Amino acid sequence: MLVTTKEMFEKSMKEGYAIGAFNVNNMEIIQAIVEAAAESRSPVILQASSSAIKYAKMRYLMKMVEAAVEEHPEVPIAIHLDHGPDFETAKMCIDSGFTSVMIDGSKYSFEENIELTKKVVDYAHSKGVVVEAELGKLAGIEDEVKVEASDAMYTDPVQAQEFVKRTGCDSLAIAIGTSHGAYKFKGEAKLRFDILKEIKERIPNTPIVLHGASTVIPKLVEMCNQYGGDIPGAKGVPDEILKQASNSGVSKINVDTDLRLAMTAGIRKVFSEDPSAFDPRKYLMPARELIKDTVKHKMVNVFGSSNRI
Ligand code: TD3
Ligand code: ZN
Repeated sequence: MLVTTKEMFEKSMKEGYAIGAFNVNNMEIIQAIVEAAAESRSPVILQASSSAIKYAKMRYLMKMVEAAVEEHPEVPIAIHLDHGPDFETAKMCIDSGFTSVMIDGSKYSFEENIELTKKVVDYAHSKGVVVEAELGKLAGIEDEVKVEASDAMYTDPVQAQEFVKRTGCDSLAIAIGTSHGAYKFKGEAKLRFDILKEIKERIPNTPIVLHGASTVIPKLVEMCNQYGGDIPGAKGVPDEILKQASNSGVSKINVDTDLRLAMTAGIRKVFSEDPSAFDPRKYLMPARELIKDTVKHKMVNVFGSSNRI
């Protein structure tokens, strides 16, 4: 069933688990994610960035999501805009049938972020759509915006409380040490659980979102490298830390890099083992399977969202 994230998050907060939000760009990725959700009986969030929408095209994207919902009517599926850059993009997604949008005003000042977020919230709520906002800055690469690691700014819990009150946003993405992409940590992976705890104390009813939360699964990186890739020194958020986050009030965990790695590893393996392969189904099928296994692992063993429907 196509749903907003409202009931999903209410249940996840009550029962103490997180819901995976997986970035989608094409048919194989969508199929892999929803099949994993169906098999593990987990709710799921499909999310598309504005560049993904440009790539796949809105009509194709929405028809594929519609097909996924029809194929798996028992699975609660939300379709969400990831890192909405401006009001116009959020409006376009709301008008096209998205059930949730993110407005990412984290690059603006506190007051400008509030103003922009409020504008999106007003429009979205008038259409029955929910809004995720962001406060604080993630380190690393955020779609096209680059933030230097030294400029990483953790979310201020006091500001978070005021922000939610003044914007009426439905969920809040926070910065507690994660970053986008395959290179999240130089040394030990560490998240500021103390900040998360204080945020949860101040806004206990607001679902919290963790961006940049891929594990950068070592087995997938090794597989890419074993079959001709060159991705040295990649490092993400270990499963144990994500498990802790899922148990500590994080309701939505965003994953893109691990899916990219799975797809690439699967394709590379076929090409490397059979250089004569040129039927796209021959290399996309194993890639789709590997994405499905990756998503299932997260739902069942890390986020704790399996058997919740
Ligand atoms: O918003 N996203 C997905 C887009 C970022 C580009 O990878 C995330 O927060 C997921 O972050 P990641 O890189 O850890 O999967
Ligand atoms: Zn993100």
